Amino acid sequence: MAVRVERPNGKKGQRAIVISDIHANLKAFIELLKKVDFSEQDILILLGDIVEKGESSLDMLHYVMELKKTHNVYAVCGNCDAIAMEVLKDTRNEDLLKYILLRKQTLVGEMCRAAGAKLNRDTDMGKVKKELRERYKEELSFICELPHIIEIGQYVFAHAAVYPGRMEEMKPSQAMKADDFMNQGYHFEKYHVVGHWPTSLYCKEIPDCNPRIDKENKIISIDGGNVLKRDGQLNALIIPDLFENEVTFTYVDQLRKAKVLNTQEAGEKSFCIPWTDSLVELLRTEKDFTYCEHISSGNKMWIPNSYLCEDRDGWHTEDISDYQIPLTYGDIVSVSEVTSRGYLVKKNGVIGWYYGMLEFLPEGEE
Ligand SMILES: [Mn+2]
Repeated sequence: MAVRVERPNGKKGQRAIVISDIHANLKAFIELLKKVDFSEQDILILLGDIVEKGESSLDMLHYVMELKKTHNVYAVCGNCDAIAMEVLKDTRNEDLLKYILLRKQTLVGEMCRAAGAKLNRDTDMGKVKKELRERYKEELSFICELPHIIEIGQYVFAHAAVYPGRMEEMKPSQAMKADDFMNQGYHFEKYHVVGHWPTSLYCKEIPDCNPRIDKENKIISIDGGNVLKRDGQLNALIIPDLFENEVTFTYVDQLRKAKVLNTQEAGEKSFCIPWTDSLVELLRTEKDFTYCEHISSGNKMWIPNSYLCEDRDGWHTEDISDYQIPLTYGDIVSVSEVTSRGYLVKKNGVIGWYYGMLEFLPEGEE
């Protein structure tokens, strides 16, 4: 299958809102659309991975399909969305069954449950697929027809990657899946906007979930780690005019909000451990923390025990850093962790440790 490139007409001065990797988080998506005041005048571009991993894949998909009827909505296919296309094939039945049984929150799993199909290791997946094709014809063809790349005005959009000079020759899988795209040395004339790879993974010292904008090479990466990271966020890249190079952004997260009661300076040195290089050695445990040495860098830091997990090759940590975040009395922060050593908080997309006092805001207040 060749890559599908869609080139809708954009009007000069028309605003675009770009959101990636919603991962079935319908609540955050609705909240974010409200926050950016999304309207019929705008273009909404969904950068893929609309479904999978989060709570409500089927509701999420239906919401986007309905929104497309009344608004300018364009979406590209992400690697996670593409999983549903397996339902249309008569091959790899076992693989799909294994995938659904292993992962609790998947679109196809939700479809099976809604269709009353109870899955176990002996299920005849070929039969189930036939049922799903009937029942979810519209949904499946919606996903199947999604392009992999969208080009409008001064911008090119894809889930994970677009390679310079040979867009049309790319395989769909290349546009849908690529690790660490911003570090591959590419340079473009037009801005290329991608998701898929959480932007915090690009951070070495200070963890930052905001969109990452490389003005020189014209690459923007916008996945805030929503659903996948416990302190992640759903970003919206706001392009006030698709024919101009100016962009801004905002985000929502579903962490509890609190008011900071002490002023704290930024720490001097800090280090991020990403899940892509997460092997640590446990040195000593005190209460809810363990002092660890990061194997590949030799850096040492206290890591909450709840972040540590033992695998076949040793102990691993979830994304963590020892960054002490600068805060001022009265700042409103998102609180990710409450520990014996302090709070792990987020302000303006940046995550760090806060050792003062705070006051939680009542739910729904910001
Ligand atoms: Mn992805």
